[in-house]
Formats: sequence, C-alpha cells, structure tokens
Amino acid sequence: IVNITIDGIPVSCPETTMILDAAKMAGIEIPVLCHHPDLKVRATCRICIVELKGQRKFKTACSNEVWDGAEFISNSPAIRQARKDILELILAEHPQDCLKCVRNTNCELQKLANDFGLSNPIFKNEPKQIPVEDSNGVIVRDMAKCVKCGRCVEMCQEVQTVGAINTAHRSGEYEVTTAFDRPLQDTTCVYCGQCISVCPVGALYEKDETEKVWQAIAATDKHVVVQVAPAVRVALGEEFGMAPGSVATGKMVAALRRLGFDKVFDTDFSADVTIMEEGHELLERMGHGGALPLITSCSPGWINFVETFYPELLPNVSSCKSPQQMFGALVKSYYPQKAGIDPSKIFSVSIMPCTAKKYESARPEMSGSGYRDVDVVLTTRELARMIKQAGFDFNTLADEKFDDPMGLSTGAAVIFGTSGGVMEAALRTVYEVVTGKDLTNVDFEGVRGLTGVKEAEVDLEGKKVKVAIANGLKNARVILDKIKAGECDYQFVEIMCCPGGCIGGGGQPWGTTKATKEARMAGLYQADRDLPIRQSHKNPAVKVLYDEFLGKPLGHKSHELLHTHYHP
Ligand code: HC0
Repeated sequence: IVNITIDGIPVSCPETTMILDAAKMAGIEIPVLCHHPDLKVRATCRICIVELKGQRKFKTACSNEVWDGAEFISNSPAIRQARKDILELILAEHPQDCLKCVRNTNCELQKLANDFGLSNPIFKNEPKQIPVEDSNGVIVRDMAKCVKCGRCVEMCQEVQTVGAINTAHRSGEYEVTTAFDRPLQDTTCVYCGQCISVCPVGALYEKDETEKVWQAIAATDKHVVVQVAPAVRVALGEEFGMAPGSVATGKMVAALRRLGFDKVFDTDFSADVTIMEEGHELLERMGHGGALPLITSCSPGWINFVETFYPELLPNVSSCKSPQQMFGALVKSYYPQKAGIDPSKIFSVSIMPCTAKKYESARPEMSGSGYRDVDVVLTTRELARMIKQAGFDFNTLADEKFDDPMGLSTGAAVIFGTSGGVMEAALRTVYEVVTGKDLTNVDFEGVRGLTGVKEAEVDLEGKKVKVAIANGLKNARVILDKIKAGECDYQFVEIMCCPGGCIGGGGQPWGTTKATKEARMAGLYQADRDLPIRQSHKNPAVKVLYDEFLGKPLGHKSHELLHTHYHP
C-alpha cells in the first residue's frame, strides 16, 4: 500500500494502481479517449495527462502506476490547456457532422469537446475524405471519423483473434484498415460487432434497418411479427436510464405493441425448441455414433468463425439452426397454419443484441419455410431508436405479456443470453431424459460466470458427461485446438462468439463493459428464477408444437425446418 495525493486529496492504494484508478478512489474522473476499462493500456491519445506537483512534468494517468509519496495534480491551467490542444488537433481532422452522426449525444469525443468548451476552434476543420463502407449489409465503417485509438484493432486481433482489421502506415497516414483496404466482406470478419462495442465515436456501427420495419408496420397487407432475444430484455432499459441488468421484459413487450407489431413473440420459445433438438442430437451421437464433442451452433459469429478458421471441425457442430432462425422457420410455417394466416403476408422481425444475426438471417439456406425466415434483424440499439422516434415514455409503460403460442418460454431459455446458459439449459433437459428422474435443483452453478473457458463434469446417474464452455473467440480457439489435437474427452461444448455471451453482443447499448455484462448476467438469472417453468422440455407450448406439427425431435419436419448445413 502506498500513500499519495491527487489534487490534495489523500489516497491509500496498492502500488500497482494506475493513477487513473487512484483518482477514481479520490472521486476524480480523469478524462480518457483511447482508454477502455476492459482493454489493454495504450496511452495514445494523451488526454489523461496529470502533472507532478512542483515539477512541470506530465504523466499519462492510464499507463502510469502510483508510487509512495507522489503528489498529482489533475486540474491545473497547464493540464487544461494541454488537453484542449490535444482535442483541437483531433477535432481538426474529425468530420463535424455531429447532428447526423449515429453517436450524437453518446460520443466520447463529443462529450470531451463539450466538457472542454471547444466552441472556437483554432484550426481549420479539414477531415479526410474517406468513403463510408457499408456494402456488407451488417457493419458500417465511416473511417473519416476514426480517432485511431486502436480499441477496435485490439478487440479484433487479440480478444476475438479474427484479424479482419489492423493498423497501417505511419504518422499522418496512420490508419485503421483491412488488409489491402479490402471491403469487410472480403476479409475474415465474422460480423461479431465487438469493434462497434468499443469504438468511442461514430466510426463503426450497424447498418440501420429500422425504416424497413416502419414501412412493414405501415403496410396494410402485412402481418408483422416480432421475436426478441433473451439478452435484449436485460439491456434495453439502459437506453432509457435504467440500471444495467434491469429486467424490462414487460415494458419491452408493451413498447413493441405500441410500435405497431401485430404479434409480439419470444425467441425464448424457440430456444426451448433448440434444447429439444440439440439435446436429442447429443443423445443420438452419444448413443449411436457421430462426431463428438457436439458443439453448439446458436451463435452466428461463432459459425462464421468455425467456417473460416476451423472447417475441419464442422462435423462436430450441431446441425440445429439458431433459435432466431428456428423461430423464423416456424413463424412462417407452424404459426400461419395455427392462426389461419397466409404465410406470404407475414413479415418477420427479430430484435437481437447481435450484429452477426443480420448476416445469419440473410444466408440463402435460412428459408426452410419456403420464404426468407427472418426478414429484418434489428439490434437492441435500433429498437431503442424506434421507441425514441415513437415518442412514448418507455419507463412508465405498464408491463404486458408476450402473445401465444410462440411467446411462452422457460427459465432455461432466458439464460441462453449469457455464457454457459445454453449448456445449463441442455443439461436441465438431458439429465431428466436420460435418467427419467426429476432434478431436485436445476441450477448448474459450475457452468456459470464470465470466465473465458469453463469445464464441468455432470453425473447422469452413473453416466458421466464432460462439458466445456468458451465465450469469446480467443477462448474458443483454446478448446478447438484441444479437440483437434485429440487432447480432450468432452461430449458437449458450448461456444459463444462474444465475450460473456449475448449479454455482451455487438448490438447492445453503447458503453458495454465487463461491469455492465455482470449486471445483465445477474438480470438473466433473476429472470430464470422468476419463471414458473425452468426446463425446456416442460414448456407446454413446445409440447403442443411437437404434438400438433413437428412430430418428434429430429423428425422429418424438424430436419426440414429447424436444421441446417455449413459452408467450409
Ligand atoms: Fe443470443 Fe440466441 S442467446 S444467440 O446470444 O442460442 O443474439 O440473447 O437470441 O438465436 O435464444 C443473440 C441472445 C439469441 C439465438 C437465443 C441462442
């Protein structure tokens, strides 16, 4: 423990504490731009400089540790002027179209410019003329706005190990780019959108498709249905001032109805169906042969990754479509039959915490119903935008319930949205199917949490099942390399593309950090505990689906509608 002062305020902290964090302990928020709490120290922007008392020496607060007796000044005329100068230089080449920018009012650079009162810039504004790249249909890159902080590059290179973007050139030509400046669709990009999550400005964002949905709602000949992913309900409230992790399911359903959707359904319904299909696929492979371990297939960024980087392991990947796509196929086959609606009139929208879901829905094979199964995918952020445009007060909406028959779901389904959730949901069902006994406790704590790689062994009354879970693609590589080398005897593996699972998806509200993910994860487990049914095979609406329509898991109709194939 060392003793220091910051702006005269005494602080005692471990000697490995960064000045930035020590300042927080003193209640002082030092401004940052390149710094992100979950990423490495980079100290490229220099905004966070502090002064050593009595010496005209600056130190970056994000990259320097404290030492005993140090006296730091974080607010002095020299510091304020230096920070202003840095901001002036960044703004000189930054497009100043804030009113039209997707990050207007939540841009980290805009906030700094506002805080430092840069209303009379000294330099002429000469932004680089770089065309906006939006040809891939998922991620938009407006590189003229890039502040070269490098957060997205670290995310793509080191956290996700995808390597689609990197830095190139030096000095004034230094830029974040793809190999040979190719469009994103000609790179290894998996569309996870994690680069978007950490971008401090409006250089990276998802392709906005809200207008297509507004038009469908306005069209009199369309029956517009919506499904909502598990992780959206614990993050959407943040857009309206709620604390991260607040379970806003009832208000979200009410809001979707107010927007004009004809039916408000739940992806959780088809997450329960996924467990029926995938659980039986696991038992089939364990009993009658087939590639083991079985690896989950619901995370579309992960599917893009395995197709690109580990095609030799595709036989291990479950043939189940993701819950989003199972829902899409059923809402244009089962639902119209049950509701007496012409399937050609159905317009199917999904609300996802994920950008890769936009890519997944556009895959040509995702048309098991005979139509495009999911017409438009919106992120959590896009849904929030629609609600803001509609102008009603989200916070005062009275809770409403999802519509039948595809709105009934279980606690097993809602935890799909966090790392370990698909595994836990599967175990809750597989245990009872294999043993014929009821679980006394459905909580499999060993598979929970944000640890990158988790392993567990589950005893199915004498039959042991070894499982592993990875979240984030770097962690996925750890397990995949072991499988390739024949060094593990897992039977079932869950892989989620984004760190933390869908709670940390690339379409979630900006400002997502490990702390927000922990709060959202707690929200999902709360939602699970609050539901009366917590195992997928006990979902009565799923039972009716199999009785009336599908027949049995892995049956002919299931294969037609709910299973898919991959592209090495
Ligand atoms: Fe997920 Fe899903 S849990 S991938 O993270 O399986 O996006 O939330 O909707 O499809 O259910 C995302 C979240 C989903 C799907 C589900 C799965």
